[in-house]
Amino acid sequence: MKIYFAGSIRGGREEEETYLKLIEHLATYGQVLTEHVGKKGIDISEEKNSNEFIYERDIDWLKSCDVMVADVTVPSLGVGYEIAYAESINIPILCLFNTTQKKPLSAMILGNQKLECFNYTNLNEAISAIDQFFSKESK
Ligand code: 6K6
Repeated sequence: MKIYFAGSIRGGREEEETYLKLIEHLATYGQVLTEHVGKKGIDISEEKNSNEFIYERDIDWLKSCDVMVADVTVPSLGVGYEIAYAESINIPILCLFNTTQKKPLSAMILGNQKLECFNYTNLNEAISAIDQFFSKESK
């Protein structure tokens, strides 16, 4: 099982610790193609790869994955784009949103009936949502 985890990078890194824990849990179900999203202390001013390289590589990974799990707590253009792309090629998507954060979730995510969205208030709830999602997807 190939898993694409999406989480904010240039949109803001305030949830990076949660990303890392979610990725560690996702890795019990398969190969997480985007482990770098959970990397601590990313300095976006020191990115070595070009924007074009990042875009092409991530789209190739998206096309090859079986499922997408997106943490949509921190608003991110990149994550929104990836969700729309994954939907257009019929990849099952789970969106996780931490309701203890201040910003409300976009209507473009909440209003899309084809997306599975789950609100969480702590890591255990997010992990349970992942377990439920995979119990359906692996059938
Ligand atoms: C190096 C280490 C971590 O990040 C880098 C270089 N930048 C990126 N590398 C890989 N994927 C990226 C990078 N920047 C954005 N993305 C993709 O867009 C990821 O898959 C994220 O899910 C999403 C984040 O978008 P922004 O708009 O918040 O940056």
